Amino acid sequence: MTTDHPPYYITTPIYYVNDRPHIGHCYTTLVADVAARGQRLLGRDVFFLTGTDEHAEKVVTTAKDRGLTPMQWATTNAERFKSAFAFMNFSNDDFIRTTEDRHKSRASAYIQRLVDSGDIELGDYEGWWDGSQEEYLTETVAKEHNYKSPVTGKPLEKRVEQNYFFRLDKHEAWLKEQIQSDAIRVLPEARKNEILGRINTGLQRVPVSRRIKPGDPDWGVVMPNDPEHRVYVWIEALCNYLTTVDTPDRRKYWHAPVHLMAKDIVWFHAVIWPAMLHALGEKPPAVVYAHAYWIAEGQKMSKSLGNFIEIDTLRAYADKYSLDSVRWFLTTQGPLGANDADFAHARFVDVYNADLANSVGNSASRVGNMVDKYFEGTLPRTCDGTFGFEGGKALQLALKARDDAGKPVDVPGRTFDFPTLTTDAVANFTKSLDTVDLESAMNEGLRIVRTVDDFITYSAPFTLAKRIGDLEHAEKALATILYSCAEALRIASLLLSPTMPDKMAALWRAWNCTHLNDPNDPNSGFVAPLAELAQWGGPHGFQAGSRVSKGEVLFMRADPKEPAPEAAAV
Ligand code: ME8
Repeated sequence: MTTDHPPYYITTPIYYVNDRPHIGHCYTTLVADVAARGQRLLGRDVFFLTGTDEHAEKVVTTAKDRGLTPMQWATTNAERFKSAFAFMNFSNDDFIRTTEDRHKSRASAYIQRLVDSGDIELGDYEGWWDGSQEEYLTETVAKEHNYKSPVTGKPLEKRVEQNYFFRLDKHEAWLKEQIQSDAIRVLPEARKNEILGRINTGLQRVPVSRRIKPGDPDWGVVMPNDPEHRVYVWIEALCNYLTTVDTPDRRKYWHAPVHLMAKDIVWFHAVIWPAMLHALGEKPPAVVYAHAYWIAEGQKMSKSLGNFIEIDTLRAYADKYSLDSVRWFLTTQGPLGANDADFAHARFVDVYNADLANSVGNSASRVGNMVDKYFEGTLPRTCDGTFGFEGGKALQLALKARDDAGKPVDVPGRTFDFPTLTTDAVANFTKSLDTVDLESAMNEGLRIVRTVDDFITYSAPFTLAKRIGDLEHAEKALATILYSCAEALRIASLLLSPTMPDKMAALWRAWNCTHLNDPNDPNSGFVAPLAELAQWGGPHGFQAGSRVSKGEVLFMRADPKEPAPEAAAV
């Protein structure tokens, strides 16, 4: 199922294969996954790309130390990323490895085009080479860091060489205008200001090649016009976003690309890459989203501290609390904004209990249990959302039953208008997805769930149930209330599904909503766009006679006193 919305293309950085996958890599890819699933739910034709960046010099040296060829070592690690991402249930449409021919040949063709257009030219370069990061630093930056790598602290190396340069300077005015006007939307806002500030200090041409030395391994992409030079790995790596979709059937995705990354590499994505695209006559990205960092239990993660949250730790959390709860925690508590976020066990348990065990899970089980108990698992009637709410007969009856039982409830007089609530939630969800504001998007689903909880507390259907037989219309009123709860939760479950696809699928099985989602459709899976699926009592909604069973407990309450799950020793 697709709609006439333009196709949606979202990418993650391609990760260095010298590292094992950790929370940071999983996080950015999760953000892309949730955004991609969200856009598919809206009915868009989505292409979601992730992959590995394999031509770094480090790969060659590490492989040598291990007695492997660079390709063997790259493959071992690319497989680790693939299996970590499969474990995280990511729905990427492709996984690009920069060592693949399809990437190398097209990247090389783009470089040739840039040489032909005069955007890449030969010149002398003298600079400080940060071998640990595979990049040149300017004199200012090098001096500022005492001629040591700002990232690893390793000494910088002075290099003078004939290099090819990309004329970034030619694109300065264009870039400034694009970013200022949000034609290229750099998010969050703090990053946009930083980038504009840096552009305002003036752009210089950037080196894009290295001279090949005798004995250098054949690793990377050679300058197409000059076999004595190799294309600098960053420049070649950036090309992956285009090389992967530069085929007749995928070209349509290069429409308004969304690039995700952390703030460390925003300059490459918000400045260098758009300028390269401009020079190539290709559309620039529509969104460059640079989130902040995860830290671990209050501390920056680093190799020296050995405190990286590795994929195995995430697996241990998933074993204990479910994968979807890990996805929920990372999505809603992650560093999407300008501030870093802390992965701490105590926080995880708090969020798990508050959002999932006590809200989503509890609400679904209360409603499922009541429908099972009072109506043998069948919703007897529908509710148009006006009958049954404040001033409506059902609610009046419910309140009467509650008061008769002498159990005043501590919820002030409220209006419950679920059709309006759910329509607004769908609209806000859709808007939030546009700016990759996933925390807000997910909170729309949670807002519906919490309102259902309030409504149950307020209308006390369990008390009304006791009056069936002695209070006129009590049964009808109860049916109306439960229908409203079930229908509202069904709509909430759609909004929560990009983050928690397995758990929501379990709920849909229990509530016989599997018709919403066709698992055989490789792109969307949904039978209609969200706007239709979420119509209150619409063709995809609950009807009189719909079967709703109790189902499994979605999220068991967690005990905060239990120790943090730990990865099994390797
Ligand atoms: O930079 N918190 O690859 P890389 C959140 N190959 N995200 C984090 C993180 C943290 N603590 N640590 C890493 C490269 N990340 C290049 C990219 S793209 C053409 C080439 C994530 O393996 C985040 O997405 O160092 C960051 O941008 C990326 O990993 C860096 O991955």
